[in-house]
Amino acid sequence: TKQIKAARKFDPILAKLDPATRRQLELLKFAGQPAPDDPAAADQLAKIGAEMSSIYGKGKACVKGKACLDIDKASAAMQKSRKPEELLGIWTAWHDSVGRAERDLFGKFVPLANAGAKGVGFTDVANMWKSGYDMPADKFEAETDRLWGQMKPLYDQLHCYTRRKLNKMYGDKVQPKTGAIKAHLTGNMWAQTWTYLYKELEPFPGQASIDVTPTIVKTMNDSKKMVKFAEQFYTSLGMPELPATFWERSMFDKPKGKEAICHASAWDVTFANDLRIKMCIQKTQEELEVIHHELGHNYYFAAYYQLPMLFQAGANDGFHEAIGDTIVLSATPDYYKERGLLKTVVKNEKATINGQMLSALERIAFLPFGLVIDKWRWDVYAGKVKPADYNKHWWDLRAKYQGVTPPVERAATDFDPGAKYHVPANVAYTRYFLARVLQFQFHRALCKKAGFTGPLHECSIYKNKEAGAAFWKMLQAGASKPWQDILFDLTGSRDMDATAILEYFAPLKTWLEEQNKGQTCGY
Ligand code: X8Z
Ligand code: ZN
Repeated sequence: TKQIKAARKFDPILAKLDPATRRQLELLKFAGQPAPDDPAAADQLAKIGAEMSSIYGKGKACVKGKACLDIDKASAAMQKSRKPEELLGIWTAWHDSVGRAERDLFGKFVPLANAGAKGVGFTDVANMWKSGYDMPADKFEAETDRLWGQMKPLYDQLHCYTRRKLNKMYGDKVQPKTGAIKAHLTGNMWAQTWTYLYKELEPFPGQASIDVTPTIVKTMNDSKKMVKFAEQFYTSLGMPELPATFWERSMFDKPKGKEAICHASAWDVTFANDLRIKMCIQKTQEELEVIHHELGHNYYFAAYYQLPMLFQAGANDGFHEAIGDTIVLSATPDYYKERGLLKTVVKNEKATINGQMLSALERIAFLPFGLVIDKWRWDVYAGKVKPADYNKHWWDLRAKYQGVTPPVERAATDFDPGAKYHVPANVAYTRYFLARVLQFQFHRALCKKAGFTGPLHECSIYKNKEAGAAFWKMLQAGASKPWQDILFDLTGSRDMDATAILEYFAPLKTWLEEQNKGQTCGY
């Protein structure tokens, strides 16, 4: 905070400075959550932040008469169970205990965090977060709405199909035919991805399986094996191996006998290629994809660690979240077969639609969720919602954008946003929404570099050195230039743009429209 303020004295002469110095001074303003001027307030902000994270990390879902579950165990139960009463029990236990415990702390956190943002020249934290994208804050907000507008028709089709299937599975009482989807039925604590509904939603049952979880369980007894597997994709592109210290200093498994924040993260602890991940790896396809995601962060760190400190960041934070996800888009059935995780690959139209459905339940279902968390926080930090309405506003937004509703009535004393990691951890979330869009733009550009001419969803850049070199070059630029310039260098476009994701999912969209014909969709 002191440095940001000290840098401010150069504002009058910014235009006279060389572009790199000017940009570093500019980037310094967004280098983290600034502390308020009053030392007591600064102390409180830090303490409350740590306290909220700790409560989340220690959180348990305790259902009467059953053993208490940490978030990983509760999630696993929600992925598997198809008993509405059991799902309701776990959902309610987690939200009631963790969410409510965060409520008062978060109420105190907001004005303190805002005071910090004000002290360095922003109106509030929302304004600070939205200003970090090389464009005015209101223009950035409008960009997110524009992107959502491009993708909403596809989401609406997926929502319509999913709601109908859930209605058939559970009946009108549990999941009505119209309106919103009940959050506890989606196979995910936050209804943010619906991947675990795949078996029930599979368009063409009886096709060759595309689920690699069983082979992971059989062949990868050690978590490190899964990480090695992911690393090999990056090295196949011509990127370096992870440093020896990565293997020594990372946390791959949940430590025995003590609490730990298991939410996956990636680090360069000393800003000098001291790469690490922190995870509690489980043996599933979803986790293998999360490992690829985290290594994407590590490879970004590795590519730019020699730049000046303030350029050691993603072109924007959405870029950082999109790197590993771009790699996962190349994990096609053919790729998994080549790597020994799938035995047979069948290629026909039915298999294509099945594969697209699995992917959409993760990537399309996520879109409005990726937007809603910060739509809510933007309103909260800007003072547009009062604490008494925090929870109501949360569910209003979730109903409006996601078409998702809580399974039981919620009260003003509940605080359901606090039950999602990034709220107590105060990590901005729009980055994940942007990443969903960007990863398909990157994928399309890299596939072109690789000389691939077929449909986008069949492309894999595995082992392709041309694509690898182009990707690495983008990573090496870090935040040294506005993201628009960096995006242009890779893709030839200066805008974030949803046409690539729509092109990728074109076959599924046509199929869903056919399935939903004559139905009353919408929420
Ligand atoms: O938090 C994450 C990563 C850590 S950077 C595992 N993600 C979001 C989430 O889990 O809510 C990845 C996708 C969205
Ligand atoms: Zn991430």
